[in-house]
Amino acid sequence: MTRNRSPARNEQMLTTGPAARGAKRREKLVAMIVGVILIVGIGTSVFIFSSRPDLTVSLSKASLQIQRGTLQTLQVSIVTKNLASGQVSLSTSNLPTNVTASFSNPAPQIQAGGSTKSNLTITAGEHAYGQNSTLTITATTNGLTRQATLPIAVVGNTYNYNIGGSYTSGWNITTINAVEGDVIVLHQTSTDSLTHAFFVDYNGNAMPDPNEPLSSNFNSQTVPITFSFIVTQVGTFTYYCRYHPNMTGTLHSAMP
Ligand SMILES: [Cu+2]
Repeated sequence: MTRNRSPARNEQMLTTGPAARGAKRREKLVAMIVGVILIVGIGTSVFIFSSRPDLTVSLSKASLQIQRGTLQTLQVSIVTKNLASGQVSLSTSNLPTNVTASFSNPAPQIQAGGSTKSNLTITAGEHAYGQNSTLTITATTNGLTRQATLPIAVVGNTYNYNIGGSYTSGWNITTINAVEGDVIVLHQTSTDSLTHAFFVDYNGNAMPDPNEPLSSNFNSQTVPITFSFIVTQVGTFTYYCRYHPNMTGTLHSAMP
């Protein structure tokens, strides 16, 4: 029996001996420390995120179409998170012309982590107009401000016309009176069975352009083709048939 250590046994000593065991212990320790740092880091981030003070404002409607001379009410909900109790201050901005807004309670009291509601009444006056406004509702409390937005369009009166067109005698209605925001509904027939199409020439170039009301073609003497448009400009404009420039009429559009 020889006492010489075989090369294989020497190798075994290196991977299982006291030195190797020490290295493995150090590796385990490092892994544990890294793990603890990661867990503490993630936990702290989650805690900081979830304990950040916040305030949310939401509305009971996504958008509003309001008839001139009427009012509508919607609900504003305010929810706080991680904020002290206090008073919420509510305000509105960017209303359409001659439209007013009022809160049932413009300064509701809120409890810590609680919620509150206020009714918002929007009134469109007799002279209100504006098709593309975005109302902003602002809530402020404890130095924190949050907003909600509401697209709002003022709708005017609706007027219906049975309008006939012919190449030789033109339109049978040659004057339309409206105010900006009014809805004009045309029930169009062709009194000579030729193809016609109605358009309003806002920019005065005698051609239909984008943003100018243009009906589809119509040629029936008996089955009207309905076309409706909102009057979006104030002034006196000519309306035409796109195929027969001699067919004209006048749209008078006043300020509401
Ligand atoms: Cu025509």
